[in-house]
Amino acid sequence: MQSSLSDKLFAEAVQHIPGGVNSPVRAWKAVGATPRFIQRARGSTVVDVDGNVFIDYVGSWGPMILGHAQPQVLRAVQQALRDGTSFGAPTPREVEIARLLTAAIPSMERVRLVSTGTEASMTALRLARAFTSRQKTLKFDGCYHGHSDSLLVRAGSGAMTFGVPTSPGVSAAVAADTIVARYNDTATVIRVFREVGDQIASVIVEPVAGNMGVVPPAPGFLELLRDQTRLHGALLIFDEVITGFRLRYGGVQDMYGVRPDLTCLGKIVGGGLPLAAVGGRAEVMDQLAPEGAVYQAGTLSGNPLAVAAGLETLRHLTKPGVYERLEELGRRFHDGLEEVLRQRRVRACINRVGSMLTLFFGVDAVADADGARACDTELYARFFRAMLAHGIYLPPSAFEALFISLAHSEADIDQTVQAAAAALDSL
Ligand code: KE4
Repeated sequence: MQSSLSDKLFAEAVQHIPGGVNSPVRAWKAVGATPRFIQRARGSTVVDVDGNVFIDYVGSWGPMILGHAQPQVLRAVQQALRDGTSFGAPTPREVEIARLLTAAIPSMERVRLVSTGTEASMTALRLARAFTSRQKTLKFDGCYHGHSDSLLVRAGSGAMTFGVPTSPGVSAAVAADTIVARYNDTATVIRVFREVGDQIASVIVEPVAGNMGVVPPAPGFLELLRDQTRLHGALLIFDEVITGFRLRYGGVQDMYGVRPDLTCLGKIVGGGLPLAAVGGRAEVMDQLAPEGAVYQAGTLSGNPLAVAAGLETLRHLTKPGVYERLEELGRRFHDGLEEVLRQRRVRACINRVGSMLTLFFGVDAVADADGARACDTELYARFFRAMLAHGIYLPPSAFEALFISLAHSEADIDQTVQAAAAALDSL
């Protein structure tokens, strides 16, 4: 078969870029295919360099909740562009988005803009250690908070679930300060706090997990984290880089009635440009330099173009009916796919919250990372490739969330469900 331009570009890319990509998941290793190089995108579709059009459910991994190249977002960036690209100085828009974020998420009394979710979560951990004068962090297996050393840690074999590095280059000393428990495992959380609670600076959690595939919190799980952290003097950090403004305007924290001490935001708040944020209780946040002694900085933090894109995106999300529409599309997708699976007696489960969902093959339920890892990733890879052949671009990993945007139509969803039926029949 004649190699495509994507194939040619990938062959060259690997000569200059490790793995040919600037973020690992884009290499499509988990689905055994050569990545498509994207030329442009608009609304619910992306077009690759060979002119193939796909209905897109990656959505740049979450930011594109309005759909790609949304006209008002583009116009906002173009207008900002006329005034320059970066000043390394405060700008009016940063005040505007700070006001908007602290109004949208009541637990965020103060907010600091950064460029990536990694920086946001790294800063949150540092703030918690400084505020509590403690060293340890409790995180959950299957949750991803970016690639800072303290968070590239998985559960060790030890009964205490002390962390071991997930990546070479992370020192054992750093990993030792991270404890890893099973998501939704309240008994382990209580045991960890009973045994080392006076050493724990913070608990960091995705309040609705997206990085093991979508896994919602079990009833009472988030409340337990809030109770245990308060009881033992640790801070609760919600990593809402995915869920912030995805599931409702603001954070999911009021959806579950749990108020964290710190929140990390990213993705949607930048409208597709590099913008993220960490915010929370004033007495914790005001430790940040230059107000306090906790150092954190960034050349492009609060970048004018990124803030312009974020502001315009968030403005659209205040319109009435936005989240009802996303739920309606998510429900249509969920019901349609479920019927296709049922008709074919395919063993699978769909975890969905609003407009983010994951299809797990070969299992009946997934409530934590072990459950996710038990799914049939080989079948997912074959399904991914078959869906691609039918013009549907799914996340190239069984352990990611699929995102529906406001630009997706009922016709898109119905076409996707029909493609799923054809794809499964072809396997
Ligand atoms: P970034 O540093 O990639 O901006 O954000 C890290 C991060 C933090 N917290 C959560 C909950 C996240 O999901 C992420 C990044 N998500 C991944 C995919 N699920 C981004 C895609 C990629 O790594 O290429």
